[in-house]
Amino acid sequence: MIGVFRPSTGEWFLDNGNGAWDGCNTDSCLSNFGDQGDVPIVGPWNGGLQSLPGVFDRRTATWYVDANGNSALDGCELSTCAFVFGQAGDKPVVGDWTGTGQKRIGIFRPSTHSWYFDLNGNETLDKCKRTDLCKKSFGLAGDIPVVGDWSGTGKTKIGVFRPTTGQWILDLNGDIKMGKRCSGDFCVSSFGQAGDLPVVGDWDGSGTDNIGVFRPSTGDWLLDLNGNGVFEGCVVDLCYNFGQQGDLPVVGSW
Ligand SMILES: [Ca+2]
Ligand SMILES: [Ca+2]
Ligand SMILES: [Ca+2]
Ligand SMILES: [Ca+2]
Repeated sequence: MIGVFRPSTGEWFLDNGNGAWDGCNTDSCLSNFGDQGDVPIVGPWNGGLQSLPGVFDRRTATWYVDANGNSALDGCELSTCAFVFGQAGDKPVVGDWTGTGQKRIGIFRPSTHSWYFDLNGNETLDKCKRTDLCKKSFGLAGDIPVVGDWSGTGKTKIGVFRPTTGQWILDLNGDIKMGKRCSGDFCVSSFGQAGDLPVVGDWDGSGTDNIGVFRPSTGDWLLDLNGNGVFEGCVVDLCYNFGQQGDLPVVGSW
């Protein structure tokens, strides 16, 4: 399901599944969760199945998450619901890196094209070789990281969206490397346009994640329902309108 975070007000609007805004009685609304400049990031922060809100402060690489699942950022001190993972300028991701059913955090560092994954779930970056996982050279400096289960194996894989070209490179074979001429991986030459923000979700409930974009200028969502990496219009693929200019998209199961 989709939703948006409104950085100007710290509000969240989460859709009930019909892809349309129906007001806070039907859809859900949260307030005072995040500030201007924060990146919204959802995850099962209380260990359940439900996606809960969180924000990543880009200046300090601090994550603030709804650890007790009450949709409020309350009593948040370091080690309870706030933690530092990454450094300034990093971009946050959440996924099941090991395929064991546990979603963990990670970051993409655009300056070095590196990825860091918290494999053991302690929200701390431990030794790359023994405990956590660090990988270099997937993506370019201007890329936006995306993660999803591109092949339906249960394990989350990485990818990048290149805003300047609308290009996507998805690590389909899960080796955290870009295949030569995209061999073994899935590359999309263009899905979305300049200004669009990438979104990933299992739009058709098949168990495999597909790509899509949120267009902040219009609140339009263009989702690749059939998973071929081509936008074929709203009849073949899926279109929603939810959110407004300046909103940031989130996808999860609310
Ligand atoms: Ca709705
Ligand atoms: Ca760790
Ligand atoms: Ca690969
Ligand atoms: Ca399509």
